[in-house]
Amino acid sequence: MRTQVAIIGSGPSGLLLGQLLHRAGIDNIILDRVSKEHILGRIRAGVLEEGMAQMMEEAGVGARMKRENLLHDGFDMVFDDEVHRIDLFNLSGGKRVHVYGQTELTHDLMDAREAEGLTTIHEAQNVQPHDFDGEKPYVTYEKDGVSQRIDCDFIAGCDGFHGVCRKVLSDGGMQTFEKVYPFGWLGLLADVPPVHHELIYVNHARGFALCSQRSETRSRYYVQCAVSENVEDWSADMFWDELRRRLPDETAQKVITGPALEMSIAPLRSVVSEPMRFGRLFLAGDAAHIVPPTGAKGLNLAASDVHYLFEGLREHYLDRSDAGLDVYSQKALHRIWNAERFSWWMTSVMHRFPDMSTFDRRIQQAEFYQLVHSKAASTALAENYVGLPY
Ligand code: FAS
Ligand code: PHB
Repeated sequence: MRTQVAIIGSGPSGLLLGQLLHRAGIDNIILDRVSKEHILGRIRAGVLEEGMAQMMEEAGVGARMKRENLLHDGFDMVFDDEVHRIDLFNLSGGKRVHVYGQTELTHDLMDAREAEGLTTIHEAQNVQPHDFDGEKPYVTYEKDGVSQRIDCDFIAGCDGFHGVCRKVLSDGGMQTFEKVYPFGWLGLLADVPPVHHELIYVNHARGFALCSQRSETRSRYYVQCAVSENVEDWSADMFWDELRRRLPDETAQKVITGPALEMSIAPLRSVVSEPMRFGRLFLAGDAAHIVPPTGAKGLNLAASDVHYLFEGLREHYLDRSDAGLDVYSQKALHRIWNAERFSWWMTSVMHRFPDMSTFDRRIQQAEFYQLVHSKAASTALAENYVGLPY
């Protein structure tokens, strides 16, 4: 087989890139090691920046999102039961965020790809990128026990944090910067109305909690948990009790509980791998970076990576220029590090660290005081939360 761009990974990064390339007349094939159903079974991000929403429109797959998404102008932060609303819309000069689940976004991208008859090879085993430091890269894989090869001009490594591209590059000059947090997030998805019309981020003595949502009838909640926790040890009732312990009484009494559609524990880490280009292999999304979900940046960073990479590939094929590809890594990393800073900061302010001192706790309280009383501090938060410019 031959294609212009071989994309490894059928998550949001790979699918969005594939759709944009196709609409620009650039041929591409996507490979993933798991089934479509497996990918759609993952419950992940819920908050989209305006930039991601615009990318979905640009890719021609924004119709359902525009119909079904919830537009949020702000969110609440709770410290020691004191509630403070961050007025995103007015602090950011009129920007807001879109609440629309990653699962739905991935579904929309997959549906569009299938409707266009584009090639996605699921359950491809032992996918390997080859000769990307030369002019003729290719990808090999096994499907139904048969070895296959795809010759291409470029390879896009959109295969996430545990993907093969990171592994192949880890001893080839890639530099990785990492911070692991001493806690995780236990998440629960349920078909119950959200407790509030906007998100609520909580710093409580028992730990962080987040009240999020997917629609007016489906809610997503998280509580900070120890890294040693096993999701099998948690029932939905135990989760609801712990969540309500961490909310202000008035809010806790309004929580509508129900059976869990899904429960899972996500570890929290900050990771950046540099550079994001190795010859004709380009990394995008979680394959190159991970952020703690506190700032809702993970999926949104994948969008800006794809934006820069797509522009570079389009220039290569349509304008015969490699200027965009030559600055891809530098451009993407600039925005990535700013989002890493924001996600680290928001995680540091909102979580209870096992080893935190009384000094650390006072600093957290001072951070919250700044957000409540300084327009400059809350404006900086708002500008980062709605998304820095591409
Ligand atoms: P993905 O990991 O989504 O997709 C990579 C794809 O590559 C997968 O389908 C995988 O099967 C495939 N792949 C991997 N190795 C391969 C190989 N060797 N060969 C072929 N295919 C291979 N972000 C938020 O903003 N908010 C959140 O609340 C949030 N929660 C998260 C919870 C968890 C458990 C995780 C892991 C991430 C979470 N994220 C969250 C971040 C998440 O949304 C990512 O940013 C987003 O999935 C990035 O998309 P991709 O870069 O496409 O990577
Ligand atoms: C979610 O809805 O999954 C979500 C929302 C905001 C975050 C993290 C996760 O900061």
